[in-house]
Amino acid sequence: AARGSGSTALRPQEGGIPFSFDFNAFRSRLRHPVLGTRADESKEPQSLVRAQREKIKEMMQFAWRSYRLYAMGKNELRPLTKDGYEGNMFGGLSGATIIDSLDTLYLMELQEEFQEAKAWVEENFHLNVSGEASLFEVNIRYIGGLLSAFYLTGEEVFRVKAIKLGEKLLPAFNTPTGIPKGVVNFKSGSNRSWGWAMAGSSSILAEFGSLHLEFLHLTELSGNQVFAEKVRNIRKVLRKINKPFGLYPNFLSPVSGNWMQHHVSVGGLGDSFYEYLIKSWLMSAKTDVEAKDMYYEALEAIETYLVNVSPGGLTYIAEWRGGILDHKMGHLACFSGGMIALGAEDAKEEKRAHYRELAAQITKTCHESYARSDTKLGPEAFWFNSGREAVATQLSESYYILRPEVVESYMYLWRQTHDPIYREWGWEVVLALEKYCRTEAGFSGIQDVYSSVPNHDNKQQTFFLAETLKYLYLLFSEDDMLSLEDWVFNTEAHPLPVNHSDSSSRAGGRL
Ligand code: DMJ
Repeated sequence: AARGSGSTALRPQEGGIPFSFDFNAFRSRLRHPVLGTRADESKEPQSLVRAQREKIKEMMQFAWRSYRLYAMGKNELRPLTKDGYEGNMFGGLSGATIIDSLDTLYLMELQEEFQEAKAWVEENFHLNVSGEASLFEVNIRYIGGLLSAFYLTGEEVFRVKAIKLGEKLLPAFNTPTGIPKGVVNFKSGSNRSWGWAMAGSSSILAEFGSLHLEFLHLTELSGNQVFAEKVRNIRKVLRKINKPFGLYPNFLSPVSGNWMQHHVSVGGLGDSFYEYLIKSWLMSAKTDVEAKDMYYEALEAIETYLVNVSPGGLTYIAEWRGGILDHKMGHLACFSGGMIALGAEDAKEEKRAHYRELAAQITKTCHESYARSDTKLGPEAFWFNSGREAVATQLSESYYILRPEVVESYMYLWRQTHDPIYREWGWEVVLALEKYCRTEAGFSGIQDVYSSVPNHDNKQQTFFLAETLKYLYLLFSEDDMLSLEDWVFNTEAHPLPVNHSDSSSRAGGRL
C-alpha cells in the first residue's frame, strides 16, 4: 500500500511496474470530492431528481446483472439468445463490458457489482492473447476503463494492467511517419490498416486522433515516456500538414503522411479527433495551447464549410466531400453539441455566446431526430433534403444501437445552462429505452426507430454501460459529481483527471 490509502498489493503473478505513483497526493489536488458533496440529499424539491437517478441506477444494475448471468467474461451480452459475444475488435481480449462498466458501477455506488467486476479483472483479465486488435477500440474502452478505475479507486491492479496493455499497442506505431495503423497483431507485433480504409492504405483521423488523453496518462502512471512521445509525434504531423480550407480529412497515409481522400466529418471517422483537441487543452489544466489553437481553428473551418441551417430552422453539421456537401448528420456527430458547449468558455470572448448558442442549436436538432421517430429514439443517420428534416431516409440508417452521443450532449448542456429542458429530454430517452430496448435479459438495440413494434438486434453494447447510462446518471446528479473542473471524459466516457499540479514536480510526462 505504499502508493496510498486506496492501493492494494498485487498478486505475485501480476508482476509490478517499477515506478510508483503517489495516489494520495493526486487525490489531494482534486478540487471536489469525486462523488460530489451531495448537498441536495435532504432537500424535498430534489426528490423527483433523486428518484430519476435511482431509476437509471436500476437500469445499470439490470444491464450488469443480465450480462453477469448470461455472458460473464465475454465481451458483450446478447440478450435475446442469452449468451455472450466476443466480436473481432479486441485481439482476443475478453470482458470488454466489465472493463467498460467499472467506473459507472463505482460512480453509482453499486458496490457489490463493482467488487464482482474488480475480482474478474484480478483473476481473469489475461493479457497474453494473440489476435488482431483495433488500436482505437482497445485504447478507448480497455485502457480508458482501466485508467479511470485506477484514478477512482487507487487499486494497483488497474494501473498495472493498463500499462501492460498499453505496451502491447505500441507496435501499431511502427510506420514511416509514426502515424499508427488501425490494427495491431498482439502475437507478431505486426500492424496493418483496415481493408476498408482506402483499400488498406489509410489510417483514420478519429482513430489515431483519439489516443492523446490515455497515452499521456500511461506515461504519467508508468514513468515511461514512450507513450507520450508517440502521441506528441501524431500532433506534430498533424500540425505541419497542409489542411484543405483548414479542414482535416478523415483518411491519412501512415506511410507518406498525405491525405488520401478529402472526406471531412464531425461524425464517424472524424468525431473524437476534435473532441481530443479541446479535452487535451482542458486535461492539461489549460497549458496545452497548441491543442487549444488547433481546436478553435478546426471549429472555425467546420462552421464555415459544414454547418448549415435547414429551411425548417434546424442547425446541423453536414459532411464534406471535396467541396460537395452531404446534408446528413450521423448519430455519432451529435456528441458535438456537448463538445462545442464544453469548449465555449475558452473561446475568444466575442465568440463565447455564439458557441454556446451553436451547441444548444445542434443539440436541439439531435433531439428532433429522436422526437420525430415513433420510438422517441434517434436513427443512426438523418438527412436534410427533399423536404425532409432530421429523419432517416432508408431502413439501413434507421437503427438505434444504444448509442450515447445525444444524452452526452444533454449532460454537457445541462451543466452549462441548467435549463430544465435537458433533463426533460434525458428523461424521454430513459422512458424510450425502457419501453423499446429493455428485454427480459438485458437491453438491446433496435433495427427501426420508426416502428413501434421493436425488432431487437440482440446486442447490449459495452458503451451502453460505459456511456449512455453514465451520462444519464450524471444528467440527474449534482454538478460536483465528477466535476468538470477535475475530470475530462475520454470518448468512451471514462473520466481522466485534469493535471492540477505543477508539471515540473511530476515524475511522469507532462499532461
Ligand atoms: C463509442 O465507442 C465511443 O463513443 C466512440 O467515440 C464512438 N462510438 C461509440 C458509441 O457510439
